[in-house]
Amino acid sequence: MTYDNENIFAKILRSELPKSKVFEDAEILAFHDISPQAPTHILVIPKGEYISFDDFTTNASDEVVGRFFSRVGKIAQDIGIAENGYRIIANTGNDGCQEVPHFHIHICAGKKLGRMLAD
Ligand code: DGP
Repeated sequence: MTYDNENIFAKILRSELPKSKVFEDAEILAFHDISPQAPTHILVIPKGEYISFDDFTTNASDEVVGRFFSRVGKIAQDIGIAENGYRIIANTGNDGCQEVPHFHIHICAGKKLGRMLAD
């Protein structure tokens, strides 16, 4: 599977689609999910072209992967959700119900999130 440059998050990274930005640096972008499933629902994406969590952890360096997850944790602290808690999700591939083929982490918070898996 090759990376699709026309996926929604690639367009957001190129500023061809709008976003509500939470955080950005040289390597990552965090923005609000367009269809929030919790009072706080943020997406964090690497700027590199990785299709999925599997692609990212296979093909990005350990340093890039490590920095990415450090920043996910830092974002959670900075927006004030770490104390009450939150959930991170990486839907991956077909059975994981991944819709957008650019690796992303969901950060969901702001209420008791209930069971881990629905259905
Ligand atoms: P997933 O199923 O894990 O691939 O989640 C994709 C998420 O992306 C889903 O929660 C909705 C969100 N999303 C889709 N299109 C857009 C968009 O144009 N802007 C933003 N901010 N989020 C989007």
